Amino acid sequence: MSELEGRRAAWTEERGTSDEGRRREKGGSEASGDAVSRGFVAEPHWDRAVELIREADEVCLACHVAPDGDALGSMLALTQALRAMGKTCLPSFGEPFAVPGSLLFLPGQDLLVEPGRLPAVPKLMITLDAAGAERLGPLAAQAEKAAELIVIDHHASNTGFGAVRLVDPAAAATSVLVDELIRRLGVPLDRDIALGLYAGLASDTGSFRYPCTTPQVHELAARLIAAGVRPEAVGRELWDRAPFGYLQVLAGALAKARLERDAAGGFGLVWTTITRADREAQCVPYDALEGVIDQLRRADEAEVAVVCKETDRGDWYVSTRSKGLVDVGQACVAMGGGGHYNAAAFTAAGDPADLIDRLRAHLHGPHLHDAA
Ligand SMILES: [Mn+2]
Repeated sequence: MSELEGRRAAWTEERGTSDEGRRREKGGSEASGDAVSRGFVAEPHWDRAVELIREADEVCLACHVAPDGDALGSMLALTQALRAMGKTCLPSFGEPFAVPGSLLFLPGQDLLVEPGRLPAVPKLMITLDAAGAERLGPLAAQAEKAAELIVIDHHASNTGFGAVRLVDPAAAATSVLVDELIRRLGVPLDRDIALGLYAGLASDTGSFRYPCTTPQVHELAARLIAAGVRPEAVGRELWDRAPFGYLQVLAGALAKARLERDAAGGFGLVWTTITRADREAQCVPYDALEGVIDQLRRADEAEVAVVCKETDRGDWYVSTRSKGLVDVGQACVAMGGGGHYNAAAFTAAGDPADLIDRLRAHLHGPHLHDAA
């Protein structure tokens, strides 16, 4: 056993705390629901959401900007369920209004409308996978003015916006909550709806490997597969394909990665940067870089992995991952961003080395953090 593994094992034993337990602590609710997916959503919120949707003719939907598999998959699944109920749906997301290449397989994206087509004051709006209204980009204005707003989310950093809140930090994905809503609306899962939900579930559980992968997650996956989802096809689309240029960008990012064994409370930090020029040289779009951090975080010597990606605007999107001992969520919140205990991000301008310097100051080992 390496020194790092030894310290990790000792800490886990001493604390006797599971990741699930720690995530629940962070939720800060005393709710005693049975199923994990329902632990934090108060029953009147489910009832009110169902009532508002039943009464509505038109529903505006918005997921967070630069949507991932959970944001877009959840929104398209719910859109198709609402259409099956006869509702007019206006699903969208803020600029840049382009579906990432890895999500072009999702059914229902022909239903997407440009953000400018949403009414200025929606009668009913539903937001998905957005921890705060600002994550909706320009559509935050509609969310603030909507006569009725339903918020569906699972981020511990959720700001508390919206009157009807289907928000559960213990849920593995927003799609877990959308599945529950669709069940309560009485719409059967068809293959296309199931595919959106499965994309969300597979994305946010890291292909069923993260600590949020509960028995309930696998039970939902089983129902989605029974509805016609082919896991191997989804897996290939989400993770197992890329243009050759991506491999070149990945190689460059790994070649310049830095390992800092003493950082993150002595548990180790590995980080790298990808400039706009790096990817433009290979004709790789920004949204194709999501998987780089999954390669970087394999480094045994580092508890925390960080990838700084220069956006098309010239600022930096900083993705962070923890293996479980360091709360990168609070670190990213301190940097003006948000996310989960094990996966979080922030956006900032400046020199990436300076951003890492500032971030490093917020990366504490578990003892320091617990004492804080
Ligand atoms: Mn999510």
